Amino acid sequence: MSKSNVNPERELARRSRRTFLSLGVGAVAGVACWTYLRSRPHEGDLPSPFRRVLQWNGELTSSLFRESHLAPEFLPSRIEALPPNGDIGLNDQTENEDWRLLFIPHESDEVRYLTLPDIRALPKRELISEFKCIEGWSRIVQWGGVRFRDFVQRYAPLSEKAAYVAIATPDNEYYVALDIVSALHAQTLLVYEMNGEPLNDVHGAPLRLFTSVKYGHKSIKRIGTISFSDRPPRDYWAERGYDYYAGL
Ligand SMILES: Nc1nc2c(c(=O)[nH]1)N[C@H]1C(S)=C(S)[C@@H](COP(=O)(O)O)O[C@H]1N2
Ligand SMILES: [Mo]
Repeated sequence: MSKSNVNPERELARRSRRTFLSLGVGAVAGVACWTYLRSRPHEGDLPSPFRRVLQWNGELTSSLFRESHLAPEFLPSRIEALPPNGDIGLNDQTENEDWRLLFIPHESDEVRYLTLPDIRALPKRELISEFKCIEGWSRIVQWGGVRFRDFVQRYAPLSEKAAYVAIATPDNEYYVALDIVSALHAQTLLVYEMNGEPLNDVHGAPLRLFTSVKYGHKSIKRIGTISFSDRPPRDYWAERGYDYYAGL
């Protein structure tokens, strides 16, 4: 038997030992890499390398980050009528043409009054998504509007650093709190169209919220004010015993 002839069993054992070792090294490198990534300066709510991956990829499938978790979207054939539910804060007398959005940013950016054309000037996004009321019913609805994150980026990018968003009706009768991650989620929209029509009064004209990551009561109709803060703002239904976060 020549010397070069290796014993197959021994060879196998040596290889799996090497594989085991390199896996171990890989795991250590993985943890180090993770620690490094986590420690990078934050852009908005995420360390910058993650932010860049998200910008580049858009739909990272990892469930580690809520932000990348997208709710299912549906074909137009699935669209249903949405029964109006809840009319708190819809009774102010302002005509839609006179409507202004009071926008109070987080830091240094100026307080502004925005018009519907200011909002329509942003890229339009359409979304067919399931709307779920915590009372136990749901409907598939088409929304047309702009991403909340595009709105913030255009009108007050510093606000992305706030921890919370507070949104209220013009008369302040209805008000919701959103954590910033949910507000900046890709499926959180400022809506001016519903099921292909301009939003009507009972559904919150001229501008309402829709978010796929919360139950329906967070999707406030007839927005009057949007503001940002680092402390948890008031929330109408949380004050009446519902879960503050109300996530799906
Ligand atoms: N201003 C305002 N927004 C509101 C409500 C409300 O009473 N007032 N009700 C909420 C609840 S509980 C639900 S389920 C949805 C219903 O939206 P819809 O009326 O368009 O179906 O609106 C939400 N937004
Ligand atoms: Mo609801």
